[in-house]
Amino acid sequence: MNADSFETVVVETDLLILGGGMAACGAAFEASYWAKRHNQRVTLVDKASMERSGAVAMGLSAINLYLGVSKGNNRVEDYVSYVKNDLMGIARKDLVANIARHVDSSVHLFEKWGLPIWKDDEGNYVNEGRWQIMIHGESYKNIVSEAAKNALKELGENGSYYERIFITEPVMFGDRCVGAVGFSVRENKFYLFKAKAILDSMGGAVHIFRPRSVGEGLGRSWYPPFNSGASTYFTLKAGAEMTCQEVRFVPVRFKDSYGPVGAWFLLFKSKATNAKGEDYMETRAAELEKWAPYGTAKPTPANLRNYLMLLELEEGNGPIYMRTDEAIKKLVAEIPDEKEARRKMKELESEAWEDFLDMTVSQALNWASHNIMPEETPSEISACEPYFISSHSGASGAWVSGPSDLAPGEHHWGYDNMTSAKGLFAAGDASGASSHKFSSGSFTEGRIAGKAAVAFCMDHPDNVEITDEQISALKEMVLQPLKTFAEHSGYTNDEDVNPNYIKPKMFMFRLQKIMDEYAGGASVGFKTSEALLTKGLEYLQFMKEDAEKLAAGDLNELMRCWENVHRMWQAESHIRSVLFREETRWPGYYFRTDHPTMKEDWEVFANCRWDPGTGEWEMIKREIL
Ligand code: SFD
Ligand code: AMP
Repeated sequence: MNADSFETVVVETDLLILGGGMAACGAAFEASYWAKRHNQRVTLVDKASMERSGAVAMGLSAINLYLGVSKGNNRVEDYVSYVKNDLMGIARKDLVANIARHVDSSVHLFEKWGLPIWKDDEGNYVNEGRWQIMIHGESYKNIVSEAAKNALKELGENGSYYERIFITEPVMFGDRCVGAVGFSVRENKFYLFKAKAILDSMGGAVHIFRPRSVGEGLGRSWYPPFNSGASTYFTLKAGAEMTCQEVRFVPVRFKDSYGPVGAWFLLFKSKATNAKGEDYMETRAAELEKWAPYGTAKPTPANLRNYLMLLELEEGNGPIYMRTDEAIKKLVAEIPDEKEARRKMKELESEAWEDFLDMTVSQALNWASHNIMPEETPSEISACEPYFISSHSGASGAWVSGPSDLAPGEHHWGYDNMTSAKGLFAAGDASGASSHKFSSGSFTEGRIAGKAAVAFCMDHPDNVEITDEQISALKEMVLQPLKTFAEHSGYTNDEDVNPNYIKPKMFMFRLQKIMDEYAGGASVGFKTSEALLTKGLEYLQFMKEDAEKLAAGDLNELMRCWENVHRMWQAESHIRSVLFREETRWPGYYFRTDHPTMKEDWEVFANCRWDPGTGEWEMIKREIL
């Protein structure tokens, strides 16, 4: 493939939304409303097709953030303390509250657009847990993306969306972000998007750590394989400050097919036990006191639930089972009438299967192929490999400005959700320290950021000149892997093995090995130390040098090359932040064997910034206000 044959397409807009997931859809919907009133242009760019892109691609079975404030169910401050507790004290209260106070209206919009939400006999939403409501959500993403596209279409020629364009790099003018570059994954086209404000909402990252699914299972993971660290890379390269890069998420899931556990724990009130049938949340309750005050609060933080399970495995008490059979039997036993009990049994069976069919179809296939009937057979659960998803129970992302009425002092510097790089905003998995926003909260945060970004566009109407030299240099850099391949591939019989280059798949395997073995991956029980991290960082520097030799035989491989460069930067910011925080705060996510306890003086945000001028990293402690 000839890199010189690529056409350069320049798109000029006012607000550029990067990504087409939940946050991006929220941003497109809200920004279009304001853009229409103020004659601004809005453009959205997704690497995939918005109908099925991002984490909600397969659908979801629940909306995990809904307060139900109008029914008097919950208060915003209760949600804030729940989130802060779950993250062991590390959360931006202003950001969490801003999302929580607006999220209900987003959920009501989803329902208006056609999302079926479970209702009880009185017409109320059916809660899974205190904050979670049940949905028939197989088509959740189709419904939400259709609304976002319709909103953009309402803008006429001022609204547009581009699909199957992979964004690689920010375009900077001094300290201001003024655009992004990328390429089509279907045609030989290089894209430059020029904008006044840019919203980074390209999701989180997976396949940075070696996955448990290898060999024939390669590519299967809990987190969608197509989100590969673009958000973090983009904000880092723009010189923006990042936060909580050490806070990875290790979900517990049904083993090997990654089916969700929330409905089992919360809706069906199931227990998880070791192989002997012991409920480790009860038998190991004393362990939680070591992690007080968070460990002793209710509900027990997600990472500590993991940790107690990991202790069981360390002592050889696995496999760990979700006792689906006992849970269903108990729910049915509560019903005295026999006929009604039989009906209830059928209903529970159907709900159990739907939970997987709505969002993780492969888990239903796994059950079927292993002759598992949830009402009769318990199922294995296991801790996944680590992911970066700040919208769930992780926290890594850009450090963003909070709302003027809630953000204390230095947490507010102008526009809601603007990063420390001028004109660059972040939402969803791209923004940090505001965990537990989930699908509804990410959409809501996108709305907040989209509205603020339109205001930024209106306050900064000046046009920034991007020179032809700058465009050529960016194009050359983005397409270099194609050139490298074309130049050297004739040297060997097998084009995947060549002394002059490295293919992206091998590059990814190398990265995953380093992260798994040195940064506390699944195969070492999530344990690491200063010595291991330092060694891992040294190996990552070699990888950075080798990244210049990445080679791509076609457009798909070009995308794979850049996905892995993005992953490498996410990996580096993670290792540096885990190294910086000299304590163990989330033992079920990672454990620092050289600093095995939680320390009071580390009850702070661990932030970092890569300086585009010097190429140096700066580590910053920021107070929790
Ligand atoms: O329970 C580029 N989540 C759940 N949330 C819920 O509310 N209920 C559930 O039931 C949930 N479950 C769940 C969840 C997540 C996952 C992975 C699973 C199960 C398996 C969380 C939400 O899904 C999550 O909070 C939001 O989706 C986050 O929104 P956002 O917008 O931050 O990320 P996205 O939706 O994944 O979208 C990312 C977009 O970026 C695009 N993209 N575009 C251009 N160039 C690039 N280089 C790009 N890289 C990525 C993607 O294509 C996508 O459009 S439960 O089991 O936990
Ligand atoms: P999951 O399926 O694990 O993603 O969980 C969905 C929702 O339920 C999230 O809001 C979780 O925080 C919550 N959750 C899952 N398991 C538990 C549990 N054992 N106790 C409290 N909350 C839980």
